[in-house]
Amino acid sequence: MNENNIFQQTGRTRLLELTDNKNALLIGAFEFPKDKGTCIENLEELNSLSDTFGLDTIDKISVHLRKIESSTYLGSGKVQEIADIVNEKDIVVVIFDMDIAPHQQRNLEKKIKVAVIDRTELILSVFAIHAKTKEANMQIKLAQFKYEYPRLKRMWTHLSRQRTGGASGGFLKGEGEKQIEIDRRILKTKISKISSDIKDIKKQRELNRKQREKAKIPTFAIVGYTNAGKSTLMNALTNANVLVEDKLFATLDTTTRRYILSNQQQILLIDTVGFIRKLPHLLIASFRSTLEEITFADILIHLVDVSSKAAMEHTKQSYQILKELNAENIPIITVLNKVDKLENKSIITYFKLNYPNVIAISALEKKGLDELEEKIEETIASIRKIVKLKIPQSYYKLVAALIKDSRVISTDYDANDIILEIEIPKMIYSKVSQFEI
Ligand SMILES: Nc1nc2c(ncn2[C@@H]2O[C@H](COP(=O)(O)OP(=O)(O)OP(=O)(O)O)[C@@H](O)[C@H]2O)c(=O)[nH]1
Ligand SMILES: [Mg+2]
Repeated sequence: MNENNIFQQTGRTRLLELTDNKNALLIGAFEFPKDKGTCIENLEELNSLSDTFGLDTIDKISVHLRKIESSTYLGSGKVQEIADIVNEKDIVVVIFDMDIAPHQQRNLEKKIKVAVIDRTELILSVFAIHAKTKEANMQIKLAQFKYEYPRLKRMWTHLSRQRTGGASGGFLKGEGEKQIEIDRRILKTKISKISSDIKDIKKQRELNRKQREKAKIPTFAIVGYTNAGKSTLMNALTNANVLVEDKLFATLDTTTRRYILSNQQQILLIDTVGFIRKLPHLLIASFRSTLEEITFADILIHLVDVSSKAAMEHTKQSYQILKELNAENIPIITVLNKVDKLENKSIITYFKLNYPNVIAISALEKKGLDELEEKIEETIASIRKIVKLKIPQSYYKLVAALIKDSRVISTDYDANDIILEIEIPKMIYSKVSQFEI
């Protein structure tokens, strides 16, 4: 079986690309009546994802679910109701906001008779269409293959139905089973090949990072929920020409640019992949080396689309993901973006009371950028310190270590002493304070 073939077999969303009808039905569920509002908001987000993927959302249903049915997730009455809507509105794909187990998907497809996908598969598909670089492509393929592996069986039954146009036709059982075994083997080989290719790229990335560390330039990572305006801010500050789109996950690669503050201090800015509620673990795992760039930053610029109704929730989600990446202890500047669209300014107070170093800007209209710059300078000053030291030459080991960890501004000699003007991380100040002049 050639490569294209297996893509068609496994990437069912690719089949959707081939049909003109893009009608989608979205399903959300809530357990307690008080959670209905959140469920509806989450469906809005699923709607944006489905738009970004190029589907037409025809209808959204929030189901009050008291108990998960192990075979079909939803109870049989609800499944029938969905099947009727699918028929009536000519739906080609039903998208669940919840994670659905492979066997549940299979059973639901049998009953509803169109493709059933979940939020994870939709996010994976959105990532797949936005991946531009070789690395992003490999990372997303790895996540997709791993997602598809336990679902191969479902894909076959689905495809055989597609081919024959009936629910029961298609492959003879034995033939299908054998084919699944072959496909599994092929997928397994692909997974291990891609994993090792990604490792090679990771090595290159580490090398780049080491070079950056050598340059001792404070590094700022712009992080935040997808669509918050991270790339817009990056462009506003550096003319980086990063793709900006009113779509989710426009950026899947990190872009690094040098930026010179008005006090002539150089910094590096990194644009990063956006976060989302329940960012699939497969994606976190595959994109770990990209996301890890965040953990190596000296300071995070956490961008929030404060004009969004879900700004508070998005911020909580972003912090959750930062925690998962072990980046929660890096100093944060909280930047509230899109204030040009903000009607009720009281939310700014909420952020000021609950989050560190809050400032409000409009990246699009380039407003508030001076204040952001000041905050950046302030934060650098809080983690680094310029000192003038007079160190006896016998302490050459200390001098070597200092030069390695700091930015040297000037070097001079006085008899047997070395005079260093140097910018050091504050953490090591106590080690050298005795030599300060
Ligand atoms: N009104 C307004 N819109 C903005 C502002 N900043 C960004 N946008 C818009 O928000 C949308 C998303 O902007 P991006 O810069 O692509 O957002 P991002 O955070 O990089 O998104 P991903 O890369 O997808 O995670 C675009 O349509 C921007 O034009 C702002 O200050 N005001
Ligand atoms: Mg972006």
